[in-house]
Amino acid sequence: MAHIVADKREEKIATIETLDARLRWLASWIVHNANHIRPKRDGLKVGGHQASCASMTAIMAALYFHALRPNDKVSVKPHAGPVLQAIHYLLGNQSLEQLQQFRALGGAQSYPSRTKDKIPVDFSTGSVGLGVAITAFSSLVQDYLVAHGSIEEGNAGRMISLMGDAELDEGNIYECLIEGYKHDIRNCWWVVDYNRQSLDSTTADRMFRRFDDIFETTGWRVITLKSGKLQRAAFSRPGGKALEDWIENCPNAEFAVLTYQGGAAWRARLMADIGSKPHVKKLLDSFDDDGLAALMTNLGGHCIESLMDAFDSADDERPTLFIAYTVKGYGLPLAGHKDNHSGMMNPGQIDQLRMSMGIEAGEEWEPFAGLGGNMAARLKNFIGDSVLAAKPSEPVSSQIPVPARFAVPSGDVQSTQAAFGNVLLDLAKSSEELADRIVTTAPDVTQTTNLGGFVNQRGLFRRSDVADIFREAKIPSAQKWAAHAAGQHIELGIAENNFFLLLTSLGLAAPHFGTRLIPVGTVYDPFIARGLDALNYGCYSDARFLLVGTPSGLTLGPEGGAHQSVNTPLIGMGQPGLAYFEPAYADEVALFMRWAFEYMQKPDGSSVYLRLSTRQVAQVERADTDWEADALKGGYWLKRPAAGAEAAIIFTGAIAPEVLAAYEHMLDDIPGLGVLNVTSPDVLHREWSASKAARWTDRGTQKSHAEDLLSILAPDAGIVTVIDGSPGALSWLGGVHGMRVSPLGTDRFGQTGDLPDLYSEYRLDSAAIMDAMAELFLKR
Ligand SMILES: Cc1ncc(C[n+]2csc(CCOP(=O)(O)OP(=O)(O)O)c2C)c(N)n1
Ligand SMILES: [Mg+2]
Repeated sequence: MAHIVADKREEKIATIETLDARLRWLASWIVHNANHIRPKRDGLKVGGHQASCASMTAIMAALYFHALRPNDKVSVKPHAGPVLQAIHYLLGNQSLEQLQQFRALGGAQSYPSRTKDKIPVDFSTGSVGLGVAITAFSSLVQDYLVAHGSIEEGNAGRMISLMGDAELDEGNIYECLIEGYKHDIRNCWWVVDYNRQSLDSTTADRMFRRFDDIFETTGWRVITLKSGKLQRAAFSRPGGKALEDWIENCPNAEFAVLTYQGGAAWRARLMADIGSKPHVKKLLDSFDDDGLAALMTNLGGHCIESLMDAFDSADDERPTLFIAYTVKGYGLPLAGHKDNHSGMMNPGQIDQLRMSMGIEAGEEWEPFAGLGGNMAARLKNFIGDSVLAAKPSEPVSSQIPVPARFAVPSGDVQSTQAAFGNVLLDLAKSSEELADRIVTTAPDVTQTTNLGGFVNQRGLFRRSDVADIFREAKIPSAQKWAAHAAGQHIELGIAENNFFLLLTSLGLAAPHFGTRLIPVGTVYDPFIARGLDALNYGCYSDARFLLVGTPSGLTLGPEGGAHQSVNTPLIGMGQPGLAYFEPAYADEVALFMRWAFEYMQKPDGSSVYLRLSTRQVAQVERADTDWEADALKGGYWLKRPAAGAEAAIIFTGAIAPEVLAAYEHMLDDIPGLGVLNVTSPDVLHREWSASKAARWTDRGTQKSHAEDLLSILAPDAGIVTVIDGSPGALSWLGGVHGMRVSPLGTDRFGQTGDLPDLYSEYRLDSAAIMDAMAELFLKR
């Protein structure tokens, strides 16, 4: 019986080894085809990473076809994208045309993309580091769903990152380790393709072993796969210990050079260094040059059996780092060369690789060419019977109903930030399903961004209870800070990358885990910049969340220069996958939040960003709700101009009182003066430019909301635009009908100060608005 099991395992290893070689070939060929065969029209290098792929084919073959469980999700190192494409090609999930169009318009993507690729992609990757850390946050989200009863404990999958070793240089990884430790994450694996090469060169030897310390400190198990089976066998032979010690002490760069040079160079060097030690010569002589090269590069990450054993050994929930030693460009003539990151085989070299695999010219794309009937059939069946082949596609989650209206927080004078907190608090107290699906998070700014009310109602999330010691000691505090499994707020330390990655993972709960969550994250507006790439990553992944940047602009006055956000309106306008609104009044906040919760759930919706303020603003009386539809389209007339009016003030956000004061002052001099409240420079601009672009499509030209709004003014009207942020967010409105425009806003770092001083200093007060208007008319 035992030998039958052993035989089966041997057969499995041999099959996965064959698959490994096939993936190395196909990945190389995909890149080769794009660069050397597909006609080129622009003289640009297409690119692709044959060496990075070859480094990882064994890891991917062993992971996907041995270790993978049905609910596991895998993030693949960006430069191994072609390997993932090849895997799905063999599975029948990817077409030949897509592979032939690798890196071309509409073809297989350079780097795995959830939104653009035709194959199933669990996590997008590309900006190194982010695709690694995201798995830790997705394991936290999975735990949240387990704790909230949406996933059965036994159905939890592992969130796995297949990462490059240079990704270990990205700071966001360590931020995430610290947060992960605090939240006691589990079911997370990171498998490092430890080829000790980055883009530029070989990596520093000094880090050797340091990674073990860092990861173990934060609760991870570290499993190192240094040698493959061949090496381990050689080490146990006479003279083997000397060889093992030599490899152990060989600097990365020297190992890489010898790998590139091959068997004869290995022999010469080893003989010079350890040839005089007992039995070493005999040991080395038992291998020919090719055999010696194969032995020396038989590292753990290329040995299917070692990989299978390592994966099998980690069968509990503990987060685990696998350091799999590899050779960049393994099995290719590029192996080991320090410049091989973007290096590519030339046509002669790829021919040689093809022939070494027994693949006939013209059969390069044949999935199982050159294998012989038995092996081809066995491999085909093996792949077809795999867990990966049986994986269902991502679930479609139903939409969570959103109440038809949110009550407007009461108060004649309010800030948008307080209104936001109150709308959430109302929801928290309600029995709406929406409220149960909301998950809030903040990087240590929960209280100062008005999330506190929601958290008091719904509690902090922790897998196991954490008592509120201050409350138990009866020390008064407005904030309840007890954590439990049913809590709905995930508190983070100050690390905005973590914040955006958690929002991304929460915002992917629907496609990943079949339960839609409504993530709401707050951050000081200026510190959006700190996590900007992670925000971009989340949007690119089509994760859906509500981002609240607050306080913003000069309204953070007393905090000083670096706390006052200047360019976030432009971020809001420029970021794809994120709709930016900046309300001025509490009823706008309620309107936009309601809209956001719906829009975040729409197949063609996106994430939403609200830029808010702590400035207390006198609320306006509304005669009706007619303003709402326009506000959702990006702007409405707060003071409707007379037809053919000569001027208007156009503003965004908390600067409203200065605008209205200037309006009152000027109304006598400029009859029919209007005030346009641009609630979303982003939506207004996007729709305007889309309507222009529509000229080139069969949709024809449709008048945009911006054109509509401004068409009431005289064609040669003058407009003053005002925003507490980059003036470019509104100045474009002058171009809509070719009107003269005078843009006010901030474009310098801030100063400490109170609002009157700062509005005067930065020329946002009503005097500045009137000056700007006067100038427009004097210059005529
Ligand atoms: C944030 C970011 N910076 C820079 C790059 C450019 N880049 C792509 S790959 C790479 C190095 C990759 O090295 P490693 O992770 O070790 O991968 P491998 O050696 O397996 O190719 C760099 C710097 C990037 N993709 N993302
Ligand atoms: Mg590397």
